[in-house]
Amino acid sequence: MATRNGCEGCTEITCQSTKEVLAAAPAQNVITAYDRVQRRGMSACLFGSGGTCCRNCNMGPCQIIDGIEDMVGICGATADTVAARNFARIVAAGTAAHTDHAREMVRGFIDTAKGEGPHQIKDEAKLKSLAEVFGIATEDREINEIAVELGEKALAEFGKQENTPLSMLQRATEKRQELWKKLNIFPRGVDREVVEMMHRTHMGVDQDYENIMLQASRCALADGWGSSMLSTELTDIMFGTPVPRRAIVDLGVLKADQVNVTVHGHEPLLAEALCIAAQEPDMQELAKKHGAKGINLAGVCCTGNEILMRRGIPVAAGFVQQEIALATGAVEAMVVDVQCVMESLGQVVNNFHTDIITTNYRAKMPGGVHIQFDEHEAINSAKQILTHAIKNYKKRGECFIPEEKKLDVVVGFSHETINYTLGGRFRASYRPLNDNIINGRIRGVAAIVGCDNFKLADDTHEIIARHLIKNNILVLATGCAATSLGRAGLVNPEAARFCGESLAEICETVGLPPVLHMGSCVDNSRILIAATQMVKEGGLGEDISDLPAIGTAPLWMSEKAVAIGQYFVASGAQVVFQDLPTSGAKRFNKYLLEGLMGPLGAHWNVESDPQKLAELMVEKIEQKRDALGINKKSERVLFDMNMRRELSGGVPGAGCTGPA
Ligand code: NFS
Ligand code: SF4
Repeated sequence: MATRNGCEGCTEITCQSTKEVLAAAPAQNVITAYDRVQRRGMSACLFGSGGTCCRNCNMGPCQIIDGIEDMVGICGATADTVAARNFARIVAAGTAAHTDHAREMVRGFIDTAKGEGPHQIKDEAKLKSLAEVFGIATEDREINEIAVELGEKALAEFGKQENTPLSMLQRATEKRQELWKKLNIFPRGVDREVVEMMHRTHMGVDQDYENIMLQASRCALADGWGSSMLSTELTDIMFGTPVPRRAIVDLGVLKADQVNVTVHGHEPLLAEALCIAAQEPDMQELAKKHGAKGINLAGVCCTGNEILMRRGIPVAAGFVQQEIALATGAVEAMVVDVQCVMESLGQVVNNFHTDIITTNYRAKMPGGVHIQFDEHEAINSAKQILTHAIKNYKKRGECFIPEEKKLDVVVGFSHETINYTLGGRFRASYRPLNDNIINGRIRGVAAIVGCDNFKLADDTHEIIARHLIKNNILVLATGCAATSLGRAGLVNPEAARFCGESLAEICETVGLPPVLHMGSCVDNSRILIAATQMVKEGGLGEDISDLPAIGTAPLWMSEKAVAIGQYFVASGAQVVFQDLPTSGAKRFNKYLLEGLMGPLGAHWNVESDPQKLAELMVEKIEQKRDALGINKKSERVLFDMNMRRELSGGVPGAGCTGPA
């Protein structure tokens, strides 16, 4: 195996912990994606990056050059049709990933409602409010009875065949619902929209890019409002709606004297079971018998975000750091389920005693040890996995754990928490947020979401966030972007000092971080709800498309990020990415970047430079403020004592709790 020389030449890496691990002795024979990016160079295929390579039938593959008559597909397909089909298939794949995850959560919810398995119904208020959405009676009924009915109705949404809208979409603003009806893009059944998308992009079906994008919107809406939102809400009901708490995000959370188990992937059923099992006396004793002081669980990727939000379990690594966590040599097992798990992990562990434990029949890998997670025997399954990890502890060789950076984060901002935090404990509402936006002390709201990506510098999220908060824009973050902003020290109240004056004042008064961690990528649905609540609160227009708000997933990597982008656009929110695989098709690209404004009131934007991207976000927010007529010069309002009392009374996490 080729050796690497520390992280020399890895100019893209800015994370100190990552650099330290790569420079330390245990990592010397580890090849990471950073190396592979450099070795391969950046010359990606132009047809692939521009979206004009088609292999949808066996007359091709066809590589199409826009504007050259002979360079259409053998079937005559133009660059626009091919790029639109490819783009729509990305949306379908991303939707499939989210919805398959959501279905598992609904099934787990039904088990819980029936009293099977280790979990309980924790958030009864949310259960009842969701029951209402599904038209389920709640009065004089047992909680579990309501939950079973809710679970079964939720499960039926996936295979629904009637031409009626999915239930959760009633939560959108009336104006948006009317628009979806008018465009005939109300999603009907979650699975059906993915199937129809795949069908319509099959050879010889839909060859009109505008029409293809209607179904792409419908498919994405089935993801965001239809199933991701369902997953988030039911997960909250089972595991508790997040409240603010302090925690750590850093590779340095691994412990030299404990069995380190990193949990990587997406579905929180497994992670929750591991959290419960790791605390049980028999597991603790077993760890001690094998010479360790205990079991240290740490999260990776979105599973990490799920247990960070609800339990304050530390996150060791985001997407780009999954190999780095293993390169410490200090991990006994990396337990994985589905999505964003790199195949290279199986090779990285060849250097160490570490096992990759795959737990989901859908996702096995060369070099992995498979222990199927059985949700009906969740704790026993989790114990079997932990036992395997514990037995590895004595085999640990040389390891290097970077010093913990003590950069803590305050996480747990569900839409409910924002409501309480800003609205006051006795008067939970978005009114103060709206008022502060209207009076200009908060200019608007920006979401920084999605992945990180080895192709681009890992301080991109930080550059964008710093510019936004400096300009008094409140940032909402999810997914690996939130992890990266946590590492940058922006997800805690002390970061108020990096804000513009008026946002700083609000953050300091309320004890609020200027970057609010709202959870995993599935939890982007929380942002849809928060935005809708802002509209319903009044004063900021009639629809999400009126709000001074914008989203970005600058370092997107996964198809899921494109599905998310499309459901935001179809919900009326502007979205900006650093690139899109559509640049090889002029008309279609223009349609995404401008034309969608017509039907949807929002469109995609592309800007490769992080600083310019942030400036674009500010500009778009200011344009919305102009359109709302709230950019009038107004007197600066200072907080008087009453306002302070009102605000600080509402911070459940003012003196935030430590890890649970
Ligand atoms: Ni979202 Fe989360 Fe991370 Fe990207 Fe992957 S873990 S679901 S897809 S890489 S943010
Ligand atoms: Fe080529 Fe058309 Fe077949 Fe695509 S569908 S591979 S463009 S012939």
